[in-house]
Amino acid sequence: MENCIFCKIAEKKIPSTAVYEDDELLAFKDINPAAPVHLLVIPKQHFATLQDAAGEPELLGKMLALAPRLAEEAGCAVGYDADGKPVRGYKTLINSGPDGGQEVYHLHLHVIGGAHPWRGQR
Ligand code: DGP
Repeated sequence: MENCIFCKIAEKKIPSTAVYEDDELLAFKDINPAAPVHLLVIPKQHFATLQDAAGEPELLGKMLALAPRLAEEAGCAVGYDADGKPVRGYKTLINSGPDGGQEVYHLHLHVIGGAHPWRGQR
């Protein structure tokens, strides 16, 4: 897709700090991190919003399933202390459309962890 910044990142026309890549997906560090860990998972194929990818449940599943693996590698995966209480963790987020706060119109999943300023918030 012409003039799409994330298509250009997927095509390596714009540099990014990639942390994962396969035939369908790319994950890279957000340029403006909201927390110590802030990654974006994108499909290489262009979908402007989640709405446009509604017919792609397998692809969406792969994007979401990548988050725990990325979190593990980034050191913010959910674990359990000696009492079985959950520790660490991360937020997964897809902003969709103007009312959803979406700024870049190429579907992306945020994986945000390593801090918890939003704890207790939605
Ligand atoms: P959203 O509001 O969900 O559309 O978030 C877009 C995110 O994309 C935002 O956190 C900043 C990030 N971003 C925008 N442009 C670039 C870029 O050129 N490179 C990288 N790595 N991240 C970008």
